[in-house]
Amino acid sequence: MTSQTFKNLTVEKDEDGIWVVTLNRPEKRNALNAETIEELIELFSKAPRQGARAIVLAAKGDHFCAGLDLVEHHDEDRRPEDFMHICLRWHEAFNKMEYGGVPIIAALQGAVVGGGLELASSAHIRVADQSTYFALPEGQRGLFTGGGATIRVTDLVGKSRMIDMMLTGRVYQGQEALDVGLMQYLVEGSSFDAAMEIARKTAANLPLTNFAICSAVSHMQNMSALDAAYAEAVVAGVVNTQQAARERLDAFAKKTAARVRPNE
Ligand code: 1HE
Repeated sequence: MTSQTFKNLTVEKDEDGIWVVTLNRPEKRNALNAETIEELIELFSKAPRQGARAIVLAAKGDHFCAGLDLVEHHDEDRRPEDFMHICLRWHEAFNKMEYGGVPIIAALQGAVVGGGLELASSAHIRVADQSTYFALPEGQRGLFTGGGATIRVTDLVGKSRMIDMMLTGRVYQGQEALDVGLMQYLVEGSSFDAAMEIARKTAANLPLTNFAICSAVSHMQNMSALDAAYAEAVVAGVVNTQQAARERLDAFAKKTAARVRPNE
């Protein structure tokens, strides 16, 4: 186990390539200041080339993330172009996550709001516990989402729900949040433990396969159906003929590989 400490994040890496990245500013409810975004960019730019097989994105304290650091934003009194550049850095960080090719599993608790939801929606899998709640309070603050919510949260919940969340500040939690697609897992116990289990499961896949899953699907969403079908064929050409897959195919052919069965 090795660890790396940024000012606002901690990173722990085990020998299996499972990384735990923890937002570490609980006294400010893990609000995202400009410095944290730079740290996320640095971390997620390098992770795919540093042997990360799966990453759990967690947060210290009772709340996952309170979104944009509103106090910093207030104190900086930014000009439009300053905040545009801030948003572009958020996009840089979140695109590195979504398109980086390493599975990212977000372990959520408490508030996942505003930019915190934008961060969580850049992960590939979201796991919530019973305390988790989601909202976009920007509307009530006189603001607008700037970290990709119009794209990623809309993808998750659909346009009408997204607009409702933005207009009314509606809070989703529990089964309802699961039903509308804000997360894929709702657990009784610790979202962190469940996320670790999922991370280990995904890390058992071949890295090239995970790379394709955690980058190609997102890229293909941005393409026409015709181009996406072409890109899918090219990606499958590379992934499905990788040498490392031979062993798994061999095992299937020899009937030693696990079969796909319904849940008990
Ligand atoms: C913060 C922030 C923040 C807390 N920026 N400092 N996001 C929001 O509108 C959410 C705003 N935050 C909250 O509603 C609440 O803080 C929570 C529900 C998340 C947590 O409540 P609670 O009672 O546990 O904490 P608190 O007493 O409100 O805050 C504790 C400290 O965290 C306090 O600092 P302190 O120095 O006075 O102790 C708060 O100021 C600080 N804090 N949230 C800065 N967000 C790219 S565009 C994205 C647009 C957005 O994300 S808009 C932000 C939406």
